[in-house]
Amino acid sequence: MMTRKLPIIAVATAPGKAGVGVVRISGNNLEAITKALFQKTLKPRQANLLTLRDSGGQTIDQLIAIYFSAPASFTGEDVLELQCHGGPQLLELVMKRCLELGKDIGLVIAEPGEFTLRAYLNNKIDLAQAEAIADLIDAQSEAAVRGAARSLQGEFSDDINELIEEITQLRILVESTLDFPEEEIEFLENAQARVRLEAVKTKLQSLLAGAKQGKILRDGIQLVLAGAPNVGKSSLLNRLAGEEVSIVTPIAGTTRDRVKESITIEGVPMHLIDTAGLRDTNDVVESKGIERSWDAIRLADLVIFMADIDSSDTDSRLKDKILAELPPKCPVVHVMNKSDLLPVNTLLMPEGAILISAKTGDGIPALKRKILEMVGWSGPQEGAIVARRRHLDCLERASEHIVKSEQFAANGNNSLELFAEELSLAQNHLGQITGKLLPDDLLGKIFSQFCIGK
Ligand SMILES: Nc1nc2c(ncn2[C@@H]2O[C@H](COP(=O)(O)OP(=O)(O)OP(=O)(O)O)[C@@H](O)[C@H]2O)c(=O)[nH]1
Ligand SMILES: [Mg+2]
Repeated sequence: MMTRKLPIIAVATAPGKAGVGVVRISGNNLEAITKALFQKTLKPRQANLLTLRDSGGQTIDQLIAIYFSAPASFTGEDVLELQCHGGPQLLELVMKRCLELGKDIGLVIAEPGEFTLRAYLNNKIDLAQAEAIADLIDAQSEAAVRGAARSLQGEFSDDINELIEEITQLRILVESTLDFPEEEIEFLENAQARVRLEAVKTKLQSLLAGAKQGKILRDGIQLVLAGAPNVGKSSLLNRLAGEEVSIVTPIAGTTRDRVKESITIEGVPMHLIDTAGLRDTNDVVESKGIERSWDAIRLADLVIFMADIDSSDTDSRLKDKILAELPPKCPVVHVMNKSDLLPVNTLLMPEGAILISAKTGDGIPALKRKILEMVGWSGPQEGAIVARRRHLDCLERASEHIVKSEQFAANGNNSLELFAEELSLAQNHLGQITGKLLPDDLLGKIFSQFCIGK
């Protein structure tokens, strides 16, 4: 996939019926196939109302064709875009006709993400921007759309490139000092290396904080509702979802399977997972369900531990058991349910616990605020971007190398070489975000997650 130069074709619009369906072809020199399809060449960047016919001369569709000449196109190659009527069978026929006439030039069906990959390989966009295209299409909230659009415009990449440039300047200074040791320049003092390094560090920290928010915007939070049977987990799921998603009964052990529902809280996607109540049981089905509850807990981003107001010692033992299974850094919100049943002395509640009634909705706004606080969401922000795990990893690694470089800088001129080496490693990790210095297999992996036609 990575290196093939053949022209490619795909339906760029979603499967199913629609007003319009777009077929896109990209390749080097598409004039011949355009001529074969429409018996004429098209002026670039003009909408042409044309008739497409099959080999027997019968009309397939009347469509709008637009021709983009390389390099002024999305992929950087010649692109022919056909805006047809949006019927699945019709689009099949259009594809078939194009493939028939494109046989001579080796026209093949595109792999997932191949158009965007070409745009990337032809330097129309960098890797972070390419990822932003997929994230824009997958965005689950308005804030995620805006964040992805910003990344696509290059705002995230610009910040990364600025940081790389600042590190480059530092490296030039260090390395020139290394080249002329006889001058015995007090490098660190003269070049203000420490001040500059501090600035790099601060900037990196703020990028990392922004990327953490961006990852929440993109992927949302896996929020698991866990606790003993009958405490009201399913009732809370239904309350948060605003509909009866999960079965609620007074019988302990109602929920057997994981029930999932996605909602947004202040624009943050939350994937709620209701689980089977945790208890010892001889029921085969229920114990399978409970196993699944534990699996969900082990993969959670946040766990809501539910108890009801007259909770007992069993609850605190259960909570300890859950705490022992959580992934690292996974926060827990302790919720006391059924506040409508009897007056509660909130002073006697476990510290930090939130009192709610899933039945009446009391305390739900406070719970939502607590959830956002616990996942570290700092509210809608000017200039927020969306980010991926990959970006966070790169930023974290870069950050580690900057911290190490700082230690070497503190040693003065004796460890200048090591200092320079750490700077260069930090730079490599940052470069991977925008795609410079990225291993080929990783590139393939990233683009293969795109849909067909992108
Ligand atoms: N009064 C009152 N009853 C509630 C409240 N929340 C849930 N209940 C009741 O408690 C019972 C159990 O509720 P569920 O939501 O099924 O509890 P669960 O934790 O999902 O139970 P399992 O699925 O068996 O683990 C039902 O009869 C609910 O109507 C509440 O806030 N107040
Ligand atoms: Mg339930």
